Amino acid sequence: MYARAFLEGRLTTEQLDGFRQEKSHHTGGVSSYPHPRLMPEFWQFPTVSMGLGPINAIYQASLNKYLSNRGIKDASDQQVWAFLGDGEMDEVESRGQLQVAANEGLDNLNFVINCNLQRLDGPVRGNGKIIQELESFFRGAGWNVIKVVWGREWDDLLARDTDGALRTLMNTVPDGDFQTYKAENGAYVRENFFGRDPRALELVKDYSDEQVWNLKRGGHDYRKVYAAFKAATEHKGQPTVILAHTIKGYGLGPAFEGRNATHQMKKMTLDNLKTFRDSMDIPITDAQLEENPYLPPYYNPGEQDEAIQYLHERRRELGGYVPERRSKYTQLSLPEDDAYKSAKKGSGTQEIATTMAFARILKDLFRSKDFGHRIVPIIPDEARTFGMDSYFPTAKIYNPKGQTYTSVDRELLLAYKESPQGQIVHVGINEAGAFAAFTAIGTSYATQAEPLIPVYVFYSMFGFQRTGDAIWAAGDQMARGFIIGATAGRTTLTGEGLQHADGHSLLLAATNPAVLSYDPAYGYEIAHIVRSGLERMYGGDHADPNVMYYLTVYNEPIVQPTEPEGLDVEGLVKGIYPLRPGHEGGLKAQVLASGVSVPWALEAQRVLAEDWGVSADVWSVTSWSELRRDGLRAEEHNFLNPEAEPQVPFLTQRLQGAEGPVVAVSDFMHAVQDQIRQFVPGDFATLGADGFGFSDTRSAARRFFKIDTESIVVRTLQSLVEQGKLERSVLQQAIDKYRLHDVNAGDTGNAGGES
Ligand SMILES: Cc1ncc(C[n+]2csc(CCOP(=O)(O)OP(=O)(O)O)c2C)c(N)n1
Ligand SMILES: [Mg+2]
Repeated sequence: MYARAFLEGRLTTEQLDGFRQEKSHHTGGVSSYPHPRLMPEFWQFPTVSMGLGPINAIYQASLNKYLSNRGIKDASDQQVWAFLGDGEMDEVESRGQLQVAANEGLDNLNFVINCNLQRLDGPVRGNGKIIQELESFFRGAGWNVIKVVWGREWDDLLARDTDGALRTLMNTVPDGDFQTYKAENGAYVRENFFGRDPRALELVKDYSDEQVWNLKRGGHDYRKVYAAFKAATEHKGQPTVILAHTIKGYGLGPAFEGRNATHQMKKMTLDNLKTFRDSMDIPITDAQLEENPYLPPYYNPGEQDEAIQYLHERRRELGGYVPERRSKYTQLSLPEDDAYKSAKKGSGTQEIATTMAFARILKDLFRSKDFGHRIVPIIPDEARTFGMDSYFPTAKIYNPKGQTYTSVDRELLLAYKESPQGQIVHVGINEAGAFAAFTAIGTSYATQAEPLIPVYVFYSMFGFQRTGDAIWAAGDQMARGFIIGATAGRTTLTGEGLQHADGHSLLLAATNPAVLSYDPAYGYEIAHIVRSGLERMYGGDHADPNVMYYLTVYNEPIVQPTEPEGLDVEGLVKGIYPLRPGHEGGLKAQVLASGVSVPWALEAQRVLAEDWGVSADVWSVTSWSELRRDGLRAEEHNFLNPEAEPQVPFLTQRLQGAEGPVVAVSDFMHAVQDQIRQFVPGDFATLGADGFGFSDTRSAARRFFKIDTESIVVRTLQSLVEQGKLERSVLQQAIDKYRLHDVNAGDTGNAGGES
């Protein structure tokens, strides 16, 4: 790709000299793999992690039809091309969504699979035939299959193969042998391929060894390739796959072609270079090559060359160079304050979970003029669990075929309603597909110049750990949008147990530099976070709008409070704000809590005051990881600028002057809270839920993990004891008083809520 861009005049020799030296080379260098984030004007799609290319291509093609069907943009003349490896087709993601492309009739989608029969270590199917296998697999999934197996040199032999001997050999000789042929020579092919059947041998009796050697694979016959591409483009009603038979390292000479080590061979010897030059007809002399065999000269025939002019002319006709990332897009009018009004009012006397509070905010945003239609909820399944079935009747579920059946629940208010104009992308139980959809939708601002806001809602822990690699690639592709970890918490999704109880996604999310994660406690917090996210992504003021917001929301019903007067909105968005101060007088302590644990902290505040006379201030931590990132930024500044005014991390500033030891809690593992440790002035202790979750009541689980109200109380007392402010004996007293070891003695949490 770089070589071609160089010939097109899009990259200089200096840039090519900086290949794989992006920071240390004076031109900035070029990245080894396609990274839009690192080369934002050049690469459009990262195709680094094998298997993500195929699945992302399917959902890109789906998005293009979605845009047309919904009248947002006519993308009907666009074709999506995915160039894939035959080894790559063993990835689950490569094959797992082929049916989606067929079901949606994505005739704007083309896969080209480079069947060189090899991956890194050896053959893809040494004993079998990968082309045959892929052919039946794709055909079974409902695709149009075009095979480009043999070059035109074979046509004469096939015409004379009246009894099918040659055809039988072609269809039965295993891939492992085909690979070996190409690492040998014409005589070897004659003896070991044609020699398997005397009738086949007879066909090449007048051929020289060189002629036998020159019988090409279809993927290296440009006429056959052109014909296949043309047929693929013109095929209607189905996606197309082209299976092209090729040789790995083709054109690089005998030292490279078809070898198992080809992939690892990064340097050519002088002899290899000369052979390569000869076979490619490149006008570079032996002397030039011999001058420094490690740095052969670049060759560009120049702008006036006929071939280069043709190249430019074709690109002009086709609308631009490939790849090329463009990021000018239709500007959005973001929702007015009014859109968040009801979230700030709270839920009155009604108890609703933050999952539901989020669903209501989103519903309000749908109504926002000139904006709401650009929100795309993505739901693998469980919309009903999240209270998002209320979107069904109005927003509807996207299905290019509409709804051709009579739905069982058609009489109901919240019936399942599918439509070609549907706004919701409902991918079934399919997190990999959901995230591929997220990536296509969240990069529509760049690929299609039409911003869409993906809001992907996943269930329990099936987000970051299940599709973390895809989320990383979305970060590379500079996707923008919201990821919602619904039914979060290690103890809150009551009764579901070990592989549901998410107490770690915030930690996983913190490892992705493109993700800002938040653990909001209340509806009004969610409203501020969502608003700040939209402003960052599409407000036009932020230096880095290419981010994803991850919000954890819970299914435990609570009364959602009204937004407090004088709320510290800056703190809320940056990660911490004071929620409720302790009473005047008494020993002081600070309790930091996030998400569902905030009400436990408020209750601990009451118990600490009533039972122990301790005055604890309660803070809501909306983001542990953002506080950490801010702290690290300050640390780094101070590290490198010893003479400058030291920067003080935001958290340290906020807690300056807050008296007493600090105890931090959440429904996540300790390490989540521990992220802020070095930025907390004074003593710091954390409570967290480490280990596997289990099925039980919320109160029992919280007591088991020692994160409930009484655990917060006792841990606070312990910190005060360690500071010498209380007698040690109060600790055993407190443990006995609350029966802290007894999981049946806990009462933190509401028994209600759906899972
Ligand atoms: C998920 C993932 N695993 C491993 C790799 C490392 N890797 C890079 S290329 C390659 C082999 C590719 O073989 P194939 O798909 O047949 O492509 P070819 O190079 O033969 O065209 C591997 C394993 C990767 N990039 N991504
Ligand atoms: Mg291969």
